[in-house]
Amino acid sequence: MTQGKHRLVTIERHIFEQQQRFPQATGTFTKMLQDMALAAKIIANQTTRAGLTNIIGATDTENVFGERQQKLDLFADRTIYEMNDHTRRLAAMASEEHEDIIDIPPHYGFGNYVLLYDPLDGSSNIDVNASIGTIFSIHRKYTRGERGTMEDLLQEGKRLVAAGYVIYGSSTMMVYTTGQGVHGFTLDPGIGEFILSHENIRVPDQPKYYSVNQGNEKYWTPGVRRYVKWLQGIEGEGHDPLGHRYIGSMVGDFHRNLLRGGIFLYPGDLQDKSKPYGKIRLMFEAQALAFIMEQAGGYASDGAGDILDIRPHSLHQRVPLFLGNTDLVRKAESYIRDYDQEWLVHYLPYRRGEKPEKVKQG
Ligand code: FBP
Repeated sequence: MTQGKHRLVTIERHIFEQQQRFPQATGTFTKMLQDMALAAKIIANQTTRAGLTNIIGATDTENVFGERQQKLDLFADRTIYEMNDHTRRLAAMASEEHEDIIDIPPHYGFGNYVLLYDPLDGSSNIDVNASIGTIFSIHRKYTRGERGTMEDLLQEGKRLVAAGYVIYGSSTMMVYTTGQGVHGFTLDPGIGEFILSHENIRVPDQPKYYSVNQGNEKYWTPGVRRYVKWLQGIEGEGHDPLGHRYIGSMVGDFHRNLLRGGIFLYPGDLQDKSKPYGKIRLMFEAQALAFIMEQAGGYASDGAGDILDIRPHSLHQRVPLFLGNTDLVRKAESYIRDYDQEWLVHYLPYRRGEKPEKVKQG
């Protein structure tokens, strides 16, 4: 059978072909990413019909941060858990919706990896039909014993073995990396399969957009304020302004900027000096997207340094985030170095784990 001009490459086939490069590969990896692809299909089936079924709107329950949980949040959380709890591929899991480690039921048996996931990012956008997403990352278990531990979860981003996200937008796409480039697959609802549509994604050298909640400008530190003026071509050498785009769903903003070039930023501020760390979660959001952006030729920082070098101190740790074209993120770091020493004085002890986050304060 000769190779046709247009090969239909499913996500299963692509991962399998990638694994062929590693003779010692056992296929476990392939299956773990297949598990996430199946979970994504089940969640996509609900998101695309969200307006018709009784799945939109809030439940009357709150998560550990006192945030009202959306029905779709819980559905997605449960779906990812159920696709992964019995496979003997994982030793533990952690979800943004749960305060603590999620154990694998011992009767299923344990594997050599741990999975971290944000079941539904941008959940405030569900009811208004804007893009939402799922974010996941996988670390190799390194502690002794069968059961995965908090140490296995709290590893630096540079030790990740895989990361990905699913965007539920005009089409459903799954984008992943195992450290061998970034690849995107579009779900063909007709056949229920993710098909390779974006191979070897590289962030374009010429950035087009910046994404930030401009409504928070009042609270920005002097360096961040000047930096955004620089992005707008007002401050500094007066280059052409970048376009401003902000969906309010990080996966949606990240995906656009990955394909078109640009930067997503959610800075920390001194509005409340005991919380200088912004909103984004290191373990469930920033690490995975930083790993993908780095694989696509970009960079991610918390303003003080590489997100992938941060040694995590708690599961729900938050980080300021600057994520996109390397030169744009490095510029942010230089503005913060030059104008935000007061903010760094408050943030660095937290980054080092000296001031653990009081979870219940939200
Ligand atoms: P959740 O983890 O609660 O979904 O919050 C993350 C998020 O929704 C991101 O997707 C998005 O970029 C950001 O919060 C929007 O926050 P804000 O409304 O403060 O701009």
